Amino acid sequence: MDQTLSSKSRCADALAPQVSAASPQPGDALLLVDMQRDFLPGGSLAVPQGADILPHVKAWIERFRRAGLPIYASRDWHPPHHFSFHEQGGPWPIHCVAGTPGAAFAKDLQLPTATIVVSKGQAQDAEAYSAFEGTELEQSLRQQAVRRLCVAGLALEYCVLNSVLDALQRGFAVRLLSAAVAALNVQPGDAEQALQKMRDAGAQIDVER
Ligand code: VGL
Ligand code: ZN
Repeated sequence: MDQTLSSKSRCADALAPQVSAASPQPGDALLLVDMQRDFLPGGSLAVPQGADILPHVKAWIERFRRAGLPIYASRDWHPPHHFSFHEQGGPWPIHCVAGTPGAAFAKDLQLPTATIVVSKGQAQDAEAYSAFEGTELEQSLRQQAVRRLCVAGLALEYCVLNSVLDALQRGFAVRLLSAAVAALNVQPGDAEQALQKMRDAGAQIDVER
């Protein structure tokens, strides 16, 4: 028998952490990383489980929209012969060439019109896995008084990982929306390693997967 807690405080204790963890708070922004057709099944650099996260991503968009909190969507936006492509001796198939159908956001994501789009990877000879690299994301977050980024999207161990580490380094808190991310897993274990790096750097990782 637990004599120390009234049923009322026990109930509050049980509910409070869940509620505060689940719902977006003032100072939060949603960052959707590279939710583009080329990274989804049928695309040129498809994340195998990419389609599984779509309902979760949509639910988060709706929560942030209803709360009136900022939503950012980054996109990989490469020139036609970007140095990361196989044809140029790079590690990746041709993907997310600016203005092509594969670079478009996933169908029926239903991004609110107020979504702030962040294009990256536009320089011919530089990689930009992080949504902060060569963009005005940090400046925009500060303008909007954002303190914590809630991060979803693709791919977990490349653009999500690098965006999360950059956000932490710049002093933002980060919550990884685990059910709304998926990994390319070029090597088995890449996803777990990425999660560990984010945890070590101070990111909060949602327990649901
Ligand atoms: C990405 C590989 C190449 C990503 C972008 O969005 O994670 N991965 N370019
Ligand atoms: Zn790329």
